[in-house]
Amino acid sequence: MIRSSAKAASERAKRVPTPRGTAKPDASRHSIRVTSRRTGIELDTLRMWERRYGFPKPERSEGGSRVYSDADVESLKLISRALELGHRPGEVVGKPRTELMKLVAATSEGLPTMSGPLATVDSLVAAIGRDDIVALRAELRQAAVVLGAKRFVMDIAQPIALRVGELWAEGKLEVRHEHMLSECLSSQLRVLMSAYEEREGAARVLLATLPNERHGLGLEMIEVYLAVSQITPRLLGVDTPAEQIVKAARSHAVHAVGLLVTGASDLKATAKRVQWMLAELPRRVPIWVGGGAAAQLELEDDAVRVIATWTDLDAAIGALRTGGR
Ligand code: B12
Repeated sequence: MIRSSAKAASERAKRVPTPRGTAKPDASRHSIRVTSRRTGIELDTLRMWERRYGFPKPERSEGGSRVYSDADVESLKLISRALELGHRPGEVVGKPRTELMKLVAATSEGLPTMSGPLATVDSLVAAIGRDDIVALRAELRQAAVVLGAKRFVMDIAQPIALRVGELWAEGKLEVRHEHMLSECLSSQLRVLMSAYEEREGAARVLLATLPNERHGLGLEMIEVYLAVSQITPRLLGVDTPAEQIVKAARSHAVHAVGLLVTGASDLKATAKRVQWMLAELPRRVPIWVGGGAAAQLELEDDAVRVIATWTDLDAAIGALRTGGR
């Protein structure tokens, strides 16, 4: 097909350069794959909505690929949540973000209607820096309602924990800020967990940390993520002796054991304990290791699975469902 030159020129003008060579990739522009992964909306659905509703209307890279903005991704997350709550695509695709937020908050049964812009990692950091615990709690609650449990964990809880960790390491926030965030996040995650009931027949995963590892917040995030993914989490908690974890794994007849390991752990001692657990656990019970230092343990055993990303966790969950490792 030959395009008219005016049309071709206007399309070229809309195209944005694709970062190449030494140019830094632009974190606020996303490919269709990334957009689909972040919003849970299938690639074909994104293309179909573009044709049918004129939204989202991504720019094009030099190579002609779709390039979505942060605003597109945020709106799509809200649309995805609205669909989960029972709205039809025709009612929600293409609606302004403020309207989508109101709609989602209003349809989330039993929860108070929220107003104001959706919390972001920046707005949460600002509330933490002001020691404004009231705003922090309110923003976390609103984000949980609007985004739903899984997106809350992926888009808010983990990123804000990591950011606050960085700001603390740079001396821009203090220990009390980190503690305040940990407590508020933990409370919000408890509320989200209370909505889940045990599923009969679902695979069970035991979650714990080994001695001297006190980072339990990550375990609570994983607990919610597993529950949403229809896996039954059994949260044992932090600072647990290896021998107790093994006993619990047997007594709860779990299908996997999940350990969280950060750089605050003694990695040599941890690697030894994991080796010991591998020998003691019933056969075919894999150990999933997540947390910032998981990869540094260098455990070469096919029963050990390092989980560094949400995609890794999805793959581990998938393997559990199909009876593999
Ligand atoms: C909150 C926090 C605390 C809180 C913990 C409260 C709580 N209830 O958990 C408190 C204040 C207690 C604390 C204490 C300390 N902390 Co601290 N803490 C953090 C912080 C900010 C967030 C951790 C978190 O919740 N992450 C959320 C998880 C979900 O994120 P993630 O690891 O990216 O998760 C991905 C995967 O790893 C995977 N995953 C994660 N966990 C799990 C678990 C399982 C089972 C599976 C399957 C997958 C999985 O899922 C995600 C998928 O994308 C981190 C910063 C950071 N970068 O992590 C520092 C951090 C871990 N802490 C650090 C330090 C130094 C300490 C202290 C030593 C400080 C001190 N001087 O006292 C103590 C150590 C305490 C101890 N003995 O354990 C350092 C570790 C440095 C290092 N060498 O790596 C960090 C990295 C901060 C920093 N920037 O320096 N901390």
